[in-house]
Amino acid sequence: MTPTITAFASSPDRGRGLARDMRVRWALEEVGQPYEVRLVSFAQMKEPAHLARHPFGQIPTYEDGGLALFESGAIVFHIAERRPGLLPADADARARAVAWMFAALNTVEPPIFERAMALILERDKPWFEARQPMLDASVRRRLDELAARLGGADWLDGAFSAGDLLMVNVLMRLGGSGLVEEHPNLAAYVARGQARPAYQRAFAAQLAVFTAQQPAG
Ligand code: GTB
Repeated sequence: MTPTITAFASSPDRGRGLARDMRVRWALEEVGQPYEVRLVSFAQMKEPAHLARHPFGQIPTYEDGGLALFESGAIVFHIAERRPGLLPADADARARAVAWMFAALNTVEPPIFERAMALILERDKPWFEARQPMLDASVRRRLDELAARLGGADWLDGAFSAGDLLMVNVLMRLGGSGLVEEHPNLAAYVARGQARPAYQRAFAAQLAVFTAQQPAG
């Protein structure tokens, strides 16, 4: 069966690939799995039909036959387990790749997400100016550590894996901040991920949703 994922009918990121369907699309493209997309509005995400797929009324979701999944990390893991291309065959190397998946979502994404949320929701708050350097410092700490571990390697642990896919996707949220560029090896790492044909196809597919909504002319 062809799996179906959900994505924003109208993404607030205006096609920049920052919503979490991007990592799922990218994973599907990496393993060569065709997929369909059901676009949902913010209202539809909170209706019973979507809540049955996603208890928190969010995107992305993934449906394949009788299986319905939510949580982008779990979906990427499922895709990576089903088809070759995103997890090494060697059991130890596979366990390390999974550790990098968790690191991306559990250790690196939280300070990046918190910083992004403050920029969106707290700009007019009296504490914004004082808090921003602290949020930047939390992000910098993780980037320093990540850059030190990556060193001169192309990927985090041997061949490109689902760990790299999620890490690059998480770092994309810092686009325009200049923080990733403080580490040339991290900037090159993100660029390397984004240059992958599978990334390009996934990015084009999510951008097409935004483009299709724009008035002609
Ligand atoms: N932990 C879940 C996962 O990884 O799947 C989090 C899912 C999630 O946050 N989904 C968001 C959502 O559905 C979309 S991706 N939000 C609607 C709601 O909660 O009602 C988060 C996101 C949204 C917008 C931007 N942006 O505009 O740049 C970037 C990322």
